[in-house]
Amino acid sequence: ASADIGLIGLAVMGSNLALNIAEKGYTIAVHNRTAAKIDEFVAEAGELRPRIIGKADLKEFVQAIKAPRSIIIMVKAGKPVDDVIEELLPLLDKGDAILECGNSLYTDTQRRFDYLKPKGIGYLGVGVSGGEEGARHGPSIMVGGSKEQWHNAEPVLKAIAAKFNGEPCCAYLGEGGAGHFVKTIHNGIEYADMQMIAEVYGVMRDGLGMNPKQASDVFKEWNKGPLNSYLIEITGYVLEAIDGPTGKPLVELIVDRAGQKGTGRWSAIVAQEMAVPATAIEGAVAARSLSAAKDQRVAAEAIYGKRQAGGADVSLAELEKALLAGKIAAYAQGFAVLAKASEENGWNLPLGTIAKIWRAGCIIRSRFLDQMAATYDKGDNVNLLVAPDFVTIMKDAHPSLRKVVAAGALGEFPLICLSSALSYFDSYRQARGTANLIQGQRDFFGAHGFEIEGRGPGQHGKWPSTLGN
Ligand code: NBP
Repeated sequence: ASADIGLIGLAVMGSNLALNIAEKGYTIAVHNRTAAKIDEFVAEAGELRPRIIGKADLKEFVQAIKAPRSIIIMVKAGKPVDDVIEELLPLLDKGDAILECGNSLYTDTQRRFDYLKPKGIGYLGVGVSGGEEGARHGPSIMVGGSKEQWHNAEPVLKAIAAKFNGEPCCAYLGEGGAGHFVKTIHNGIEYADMQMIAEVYGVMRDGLGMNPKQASDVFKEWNKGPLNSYLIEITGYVLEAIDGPTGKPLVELIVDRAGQKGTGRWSAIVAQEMAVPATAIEGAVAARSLSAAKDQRVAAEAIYGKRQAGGADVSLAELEKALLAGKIAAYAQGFAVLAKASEENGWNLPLGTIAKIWRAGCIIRSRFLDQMAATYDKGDNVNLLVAPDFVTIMKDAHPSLRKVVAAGALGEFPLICLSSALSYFDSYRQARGTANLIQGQRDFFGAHGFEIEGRGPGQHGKWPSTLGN
């Protein structure tokens, strides 16, 4: 056996990861269900070819890898992963490890981890972010699962990961499904980030009458400031692109129907399951679902009328701050979900490390995450809204978020994510809310009881018995 590591699944992500691994000086054995893809891949590997061993026979593939083996699976999430595990199982030795690097649901990862543990096979659920480009040149890598076997694969994974100031964006985060859970929440935050940017673009287009080129220039300028991030940067490029055949701005020709593969929805579902408010992520998922209901939107606009363009009373500086405030609220929610899941699953998730490995390689990479890492590294796992560095930014920025959300409400353009973020902020910082009334209502119809300060819980109202019947 001469390969340092193995990889199964030579589609977009697997091929690029394999090339990245070979480029870092490791020898890798590769396998794919459709064998023709193996030959094709090896033939096209150019100067990296000597470090790539293609094996169409699964047994030969396994035997080509040095023990204890680390085998990456990069196939379609879901049943294909279980199929590959079953095929591999009889060929593995105790102490070997499977590293599943697709976008798997963390509960599936946990199940596979529990299944393989008694068999002596390590299972690592690895979240890989950064798309095709990241896989080839440096993704952000979120590892969870068997800690013992993690150390076998650690040098390879750290070598291929993105680097931020020389530090690899790759870390072991916890047992079982922890890595895939963190990747899921990364994607939930990504949904919110993208949606808030799209909403701000909507204000520019519909409220301020700006064309895509003008909007592109603003995003490029913003990328030099506190909003500096990959998503703001690519927004500038997407907005300036021109469609070849028509010469028109490409963005104006793209159908306004967004796709989704499920990770945003999983984030919202898990947040609800754990009773952690994640309104910005939920809003972003809802916005994608509404975008997909194009026919209904067209019909409803015919009923209610098309809104008039222009008329938004907001400046670009206010828009920039609104986006910053909305982002902080969304990230606060995402990290709150991570903190609660960590507690419930006994993962002990290192929030500072998570913020650090998101600083490069992944889709939500930003300058802002460096500041977040510093906050969590101080050791207090508080909601970001009350972390001193972010309090200073929020105090300065929330009036702008308020103004933008008001402009959207009055101007009749939807800001589902930004307004959710604002409502979350306002609810979070309101010492006395309105749930006293909810408790009164619950006691009225269901005798659920309520608490009165100084008298304790289990109190009841003397409700008029004739009412409510
Ligand atoms: P796909 O998700 O398109 O999967 C294609 C691969 O799965 C091929 O190698 C295919 O083999 C293999 N496969 C299937 Br389908 N069923 C199989 C089975 N029953 N047994 C063995 N192999 C099977 O590939 P991808 O786009 O490279 O993504 C891989 C994973 O990475 C996914 O979980 C994805 O969600 C995740 N991810 C993708 C991106 C991205 O930007 N694309 C980013 C981050 C994460 P075949 O050649 O024989 O059909």
